[in-house]
Amino acid sequence: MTDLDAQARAILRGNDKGGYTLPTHGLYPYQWNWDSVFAAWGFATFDNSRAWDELDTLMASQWDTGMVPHIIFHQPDPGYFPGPDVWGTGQSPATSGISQPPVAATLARLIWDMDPQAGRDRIAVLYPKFVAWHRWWHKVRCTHGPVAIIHPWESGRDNCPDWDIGMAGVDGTRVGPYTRRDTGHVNPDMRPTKEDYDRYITMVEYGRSVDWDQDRIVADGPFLMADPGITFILLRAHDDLAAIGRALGHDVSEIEGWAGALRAALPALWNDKLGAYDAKDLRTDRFAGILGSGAFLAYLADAENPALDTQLMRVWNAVTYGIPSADPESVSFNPRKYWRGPTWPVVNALLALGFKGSGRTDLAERLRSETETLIRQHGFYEYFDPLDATPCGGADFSWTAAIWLTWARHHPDTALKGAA
Ligand code: 9WN
Repeated sequence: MTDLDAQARAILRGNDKGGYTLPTHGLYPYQWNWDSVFAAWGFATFDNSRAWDELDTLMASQWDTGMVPHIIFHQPDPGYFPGPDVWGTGQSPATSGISQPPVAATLARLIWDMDPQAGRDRIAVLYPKFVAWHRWWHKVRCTHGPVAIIHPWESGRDNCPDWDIGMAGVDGTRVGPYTRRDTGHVNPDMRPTKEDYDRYITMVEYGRSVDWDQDRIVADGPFLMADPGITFILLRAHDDLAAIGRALGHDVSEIEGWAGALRAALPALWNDKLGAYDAKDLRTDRFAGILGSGAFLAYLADAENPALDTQLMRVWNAVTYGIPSADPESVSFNPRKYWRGPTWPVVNALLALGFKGSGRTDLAERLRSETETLIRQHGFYEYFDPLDATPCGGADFSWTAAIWLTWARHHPDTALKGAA
């Protein structure tokens, strides 16, 4: 074990609150949905049982509707805004009222692969919960074909330029007074603007005003956009969930049906003018006209094509480290501002899984090596400037540590099964 391996383990242990893992202390003091799943993948490299505990804790907060919330507020913490009172979902423990990218089935399958015997009973318990969550995505969020999100935070790629067109339709001027906490933890220049935040909170206030009635929010809420990122993540996850179900001896025809319907909806996300998959404002039926990392997640779902290959190489070759979250040649590109340009190790890991799955092992290796360089040079930061490697956001980040242990470190002889 190298020093960095030991540091990565120590970060996961240090952020472990007993059954769930914080993304990082200070900035994010609760359990976040997709962060937690990545943390589980990291734990699986040295404590398989703890990995399953993480997934159990996450799924224990599943709503009766099947939705798995994006934040679980296990213990009060004044360091984060908007906290449980602002969301007002009435859940116990308190949760937010939106979901986050469903990477759970995909990574649970990898974790199971890492110790099939120990994992069988654990995944058998989780399986029906994953099925209920996927059914929720299908019934509640896929009514327009591709996956629709009701808040940019649902995408996990909070303030990427994809959402600008939908955000412009949200009136944030009547939001009640509030105090942000994020800008007290990290450089405010790297975080979303005040205008963005006014709109984010307006959307939360709307959700609370309709008691988080998801059908009503989809029908009438202030923001509804089709997200290529979650669409591809869910499509891949449907396939992984079906594979898990088959291995456990279940009938998976319902899951196969969801996957078939979602795949059939992909052409609706293809913007010919852009030459790529694109986000779409479902209130106006207009494309965002923005190329971002969500489109490249197509590789994860076996939905790439030669035009996308060309775009990928153009965007990737315009930077030095990792795949940027937004197109470096677009006017909205900003290499250090949250999801408007920086590279995220965790997204790189998903993209590399996709490259590997489609036989592009050279691309998977290039991405791994660039991500490894970032972490070796600067440590386990939340994200990085793809032009000069400047570390950004929170330090000692759980998902970056997890990605190091599972994928980014160069350990060919101990490479994990299934990992890129
Ligand atoms: C809002 C925890 C989360 C990640 C998201 C990332 C950021 C929250 C925020 O942090 O979002 O959910 O307050 O900015 O965008 O992907 O899960 O790491």
